[in-house]
Amino acid sequence: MNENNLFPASFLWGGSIAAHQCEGAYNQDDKGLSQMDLMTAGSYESRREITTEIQPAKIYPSHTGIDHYHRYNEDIDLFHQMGFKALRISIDWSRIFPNGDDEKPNQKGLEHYHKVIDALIKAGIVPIITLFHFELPLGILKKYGTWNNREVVDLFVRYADLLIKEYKGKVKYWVTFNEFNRLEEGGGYQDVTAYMLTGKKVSDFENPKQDLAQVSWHFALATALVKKHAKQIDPNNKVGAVFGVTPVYPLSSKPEDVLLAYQKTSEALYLLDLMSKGKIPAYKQVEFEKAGIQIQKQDGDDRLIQDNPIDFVGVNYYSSEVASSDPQQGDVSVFGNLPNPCLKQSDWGWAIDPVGLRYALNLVYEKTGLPVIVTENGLGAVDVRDENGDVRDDYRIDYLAAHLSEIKKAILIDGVDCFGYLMWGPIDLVSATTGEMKKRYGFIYVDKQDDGSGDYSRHPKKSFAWFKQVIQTQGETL
Ligand code: BGP
Repeated sequence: MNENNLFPASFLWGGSIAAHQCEGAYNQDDKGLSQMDLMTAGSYESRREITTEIQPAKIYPSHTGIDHYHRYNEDIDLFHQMGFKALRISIDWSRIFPNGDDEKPNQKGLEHYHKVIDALIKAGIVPIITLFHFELPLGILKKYGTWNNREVVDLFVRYADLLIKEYKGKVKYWVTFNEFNRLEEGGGYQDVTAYMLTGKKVSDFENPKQDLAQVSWHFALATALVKKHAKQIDPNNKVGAVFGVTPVYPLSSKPEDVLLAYQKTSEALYLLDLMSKGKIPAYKQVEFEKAGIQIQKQDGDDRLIQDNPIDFVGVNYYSSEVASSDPQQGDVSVFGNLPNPCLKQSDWGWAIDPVGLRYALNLVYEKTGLPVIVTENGLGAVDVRDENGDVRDDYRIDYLAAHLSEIKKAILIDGVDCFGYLMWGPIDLVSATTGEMKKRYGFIYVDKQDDGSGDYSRHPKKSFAWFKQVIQTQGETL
């Protein structure tokens, strides 16, 4: 441990948000529809519905979000008050190219993000831009299908190039895709994940295994192309990708359980191997061969990916899972069916495991040797305002303090090059998996309820002052 036990002075403290979960204004300033605009509100008990068109009787949380589109100045000011050094936002593709393939970009969309980025820079907050956080223009889906069609890669790269040129000198950190590595995972949320990433449910694909593997390949290819172009546009640019990292533990010390847990952890990260080392790992190639999966490639694709590895790895970490080789125990799935007897769970059934974050950071750093940034981590909880309107979210403070303390160990004891912590979502926003407002993450309470009531006013919670102090003291007390 270093002498003063502090996080590095250059550490990027901040938060992450995504356009479809916070902006609202779904049909303003010539925005086109994205697939998320057709996803209704759901809950822990009932899944979000996907409709083919907007049905007036249903609630679509992306349509109003938390009205960040109009209130970004107020929100950025609150982040600034906390001392944020960075904010990861996503740009909504359907604001820039309303149909995805329009001849000219929508100037109003470009202008909006200029204003947001300028406000961040003015507040001393480094903008980190995600190019695709589940916002896929519906026009693309209708005309081209989805990411297994290579033309969609070309459209994405055209959109990315435009943004990287447009915001040159203002934005240095670019993330191509958010949690795209979860696409091929099984489990109860697979359709939700597939829809968020591709606009289609798994069963909508003709040949799901083949098509999803092709989509994944195209995510890697698109990232390599964006990296190549970004460096040509400005050598200072850094291009990364954000992975959902969920360590899988063996339920027992039985070697079969240990092996299975290792395999489950690794296979969810095969794209990380590809995008950092330029090669699909051997076990995955064997799996593809056995399943008759043949990735369609063009000449030079392999080379392109090898020559253009990502510059940094974003890690979204919420939970660990458990695997057992005993079929009686069931199988592991996203955020697990199998409870870990050593861990408590959140109200939404996600195991709370701070040590797992240290494990995840070590795993990713050892695999790639690349700088790592925690791009998401947080606790979704039911927050209740007291008679004064305050939220005393000590449970959130405990959760974040425990996770930050493990990051500190990863940096100061394990030597992991972790350059930032972006808490999800620093202001309450719509939950991606359930579409609820009730599942709140923020340091800032937003008065919007699932039934549509509320005036959208913002109120710092107890954790707001706590995080401010953590940043001020460079995490000394953690
Ligand atoms: C991640 C997504 C985010 C965010 C987060 C929390 O996978 O990148 O968009 O939503 O999960 O999930 P939820 O909102 O469902 O609680």
